[in-house]
Amino acid sequence: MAKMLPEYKSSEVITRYNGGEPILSKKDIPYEAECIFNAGVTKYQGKYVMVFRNDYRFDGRGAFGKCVIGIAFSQDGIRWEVQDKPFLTVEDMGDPDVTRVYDPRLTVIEDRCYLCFAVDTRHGLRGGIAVTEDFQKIEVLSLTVPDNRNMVLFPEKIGGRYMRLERPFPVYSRGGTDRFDIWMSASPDMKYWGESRLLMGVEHVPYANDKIGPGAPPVKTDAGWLTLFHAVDIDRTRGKNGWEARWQKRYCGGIMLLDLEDPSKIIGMYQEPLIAPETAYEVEEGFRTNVIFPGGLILEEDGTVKIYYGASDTVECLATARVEDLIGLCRQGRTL
Ligand code: BMA
Repeated sequence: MAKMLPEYKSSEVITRYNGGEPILSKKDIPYEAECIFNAGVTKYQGKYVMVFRNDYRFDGRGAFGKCVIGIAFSQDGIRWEVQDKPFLTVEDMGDPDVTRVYDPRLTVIEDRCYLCFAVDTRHGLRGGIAVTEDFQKIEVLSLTVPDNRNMVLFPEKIGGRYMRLERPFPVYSRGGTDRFDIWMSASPDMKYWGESRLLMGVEHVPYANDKIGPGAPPVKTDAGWLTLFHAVDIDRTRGKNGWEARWQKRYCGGIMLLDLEDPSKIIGMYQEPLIAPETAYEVEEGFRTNVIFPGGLILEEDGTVKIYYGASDTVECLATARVEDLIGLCRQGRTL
């Protein structure tokens, strides 16, 4: 009999905005939309910008026929004005091999806004990096070889190199099942990536037994680079859930602190989930269930942070915390 896994609770330092009510969902979208989630958020030219995933045309069994990346702007990071057209679609990629674009992340570097996103192709999953200055024109700079995704960029060069966190899928070499870890690579120009190394293995996260992956692009603090990741456990006793025939995973949001000069060094990682699925949206009402998928972390001038996360692949939510508290949690799990 499979082992029952414990219930997890979010850390007390986290406050769900509006009790966990979504800040963006399908009712806010002026075009065909169903599931609005896994957004990337940043501040650019005086406004908050959000790019979000929109899955629609559910086939009634377990998959969506369409997926686009939408875009919205906000003055306060809470109320959003959604643009009347999607920001990035499969057709925009101009490559017949591409079947889906999704899970976008945003990072501003040297006054330009970079987008990392996942690209499904007929020959595997690729991680894309693109740049824009006006959210109209977008230039794709690089696409990884399969299988890689969940990429996030650091907001500045470190040691003269652009840096990213990423999550390859080494299936054959990790036992033929999910055992996926967080890696990092460096680049002189955003196009050519190398110097790849392991940042954190799934076995280092006490509340994951399946896989981990980068979540929100790292934020610079005096104490180090603060970054959110997702961590997944599987419990075979979990049965039918949500709209799916079978969903046995749980996704939690975790937090860690990386060394400013050498971000391949983890200063500390909070040993428990920072955000665990708890509200109805997160636990039971979505297309999936038990999913917290963080994609945006914004540090405000008053020392608070905004954490944006997708809830159960259906809606987008917001939580807040104090940056000092997050750093404190990471230091409790100090490794350096
Ligand atoms: C992952 C990705 C995410 C999604 C998560 C939970 O593999 O597909 O986009 O949020 O699963 O379903």
